Amino acid sequence: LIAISVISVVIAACDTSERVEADYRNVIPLPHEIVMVDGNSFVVEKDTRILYPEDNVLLERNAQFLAGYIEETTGRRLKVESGQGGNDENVIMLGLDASIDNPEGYELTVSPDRVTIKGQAANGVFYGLQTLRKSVPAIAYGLDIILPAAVIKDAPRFAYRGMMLDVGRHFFSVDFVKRYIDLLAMHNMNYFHWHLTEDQGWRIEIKKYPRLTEIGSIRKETGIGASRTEFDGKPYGGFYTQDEIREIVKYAQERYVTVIPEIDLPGHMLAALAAYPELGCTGGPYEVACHWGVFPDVLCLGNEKTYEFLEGVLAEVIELFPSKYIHIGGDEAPRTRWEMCPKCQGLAKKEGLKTDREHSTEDRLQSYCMKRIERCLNEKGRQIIGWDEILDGDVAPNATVMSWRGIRGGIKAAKLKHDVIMTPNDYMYFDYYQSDDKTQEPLAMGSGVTVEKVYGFEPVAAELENEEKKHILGVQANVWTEYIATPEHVEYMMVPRIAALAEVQWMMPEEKDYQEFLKRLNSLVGFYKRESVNYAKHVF
Ligand code: TNX
Repeated sequence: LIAISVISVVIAACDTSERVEADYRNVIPLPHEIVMVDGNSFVVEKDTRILYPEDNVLLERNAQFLAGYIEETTGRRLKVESGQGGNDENVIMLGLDASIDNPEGYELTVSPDRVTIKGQAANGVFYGLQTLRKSVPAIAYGLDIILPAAVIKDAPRFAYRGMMLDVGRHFFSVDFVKRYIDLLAMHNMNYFHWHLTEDQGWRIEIKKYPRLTEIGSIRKETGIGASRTEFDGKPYGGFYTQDEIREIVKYAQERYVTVIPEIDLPGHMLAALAAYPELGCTGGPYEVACHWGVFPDVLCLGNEKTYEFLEGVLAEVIELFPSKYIHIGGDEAPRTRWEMCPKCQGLAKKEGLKTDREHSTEDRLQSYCMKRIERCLNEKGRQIIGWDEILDGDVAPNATVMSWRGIRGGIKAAKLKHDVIMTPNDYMYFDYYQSDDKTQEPLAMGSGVTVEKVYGFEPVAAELENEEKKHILGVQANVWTEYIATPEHVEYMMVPRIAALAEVQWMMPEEKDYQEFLKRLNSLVGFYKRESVNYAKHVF
């Protein structure tokens, strides 16, 4: 198979048998500006060296990444050295350039003697490397690479470019989480939102509350819904130790991906309640859920122990995750238990939580909880993100809102001067079917999120004023995993929709073109194949 691919690459390059030529217009996301320069090309051959500025550990690591990419493609490991290059020829030089104005921007200059990749910061350089690697066919074993002379200037449209993985409904190994992060990095994304807690499983070790993982990470044949078809009757579980989490955070950081942990509260907490029943309004007993949906049992907001618990959990979370943002959920929390709970009603009274025609006492209670947690995290220098339900009631003053029930919540939040991440279910839910013919696809959640639909999403609503538009930080897609139990299935749901998303996140709307995107996608498919990514083949 490899031999066949090599032959086809050589034929495609239409060149002598030892060379393959890069095409910068084949890259997803397409760089903002590509100016081809007349004259000779640069040739990456076995003696080409990669240089980074002395004592710059980030650029040294980037240089090693580049050497790795070239090795994956050609089978040749180039020398990586520190130094300025002087008048040296045949070098690829990484460097910084403060005159590049976007913090993630880069310039890639190819001349016959040398290639330079400069960023305002190391992450910009990293995106320059991604462009370079994606401009070359994925497989070119033993071949020289011709880089046509050019000047490329590029920077992302949005500062927030993310994807979420739900490890609560199904658990995924450390190795797969790393592979997921690799896919994000390859598509120029910089945030990995890690949904770590659910009704169906608590997946993060918390030293202060060991039962969260001892009990809460496993669903058993006695759990709620265990008799239903979703559950095959075998105990199911898994969690990440704090060491594993640190390893993943570091792995992501090296690839300029920030990991945002989500502790989903006060709803979606059955696994935690199973472990610590005193945190629920009825006192339990509770069991980890074995089917999907929204459950009436949620954290008791009238109980001081709940806040003590959350602060204890979050204290460990912020030790593990350097991210400025901590996601605290806020979605799908039914109010029924709070309505019946004397302690909740007592707290509402004591705090003077006012009701009006649109908002119940229980809505106010949820806002009270969110605000209290926000204050606690703000004091520690962190910011909260919440799902758009946090707008029902009164929104915590500094919260960033993830708009998932369409874009309305995001628009409302931006008008209230809150930062927004757009992740509307009808465009950005990668757990939904990706073609219109459901018979051709495995069971999925909602319908109609085709590659083309993802590609066509415009995150900045025209009705917003310019000042409000600035609050749209970016876009994210979510992989909820109720019906996704294996890494191969995650990849099937994720790829190639991730490629369409990458262009939404990176490019200006007027630069996008779906037909051109499809042509570029052919080239990226070479990488998916090489890395054995189980991409969906019949959907584009
Ligand atoms: C809604 S989006 C949910 C998730 C489900 C998803 C299924 C959100 C904040 N809540 O709990 O997994 O729909 O598509």
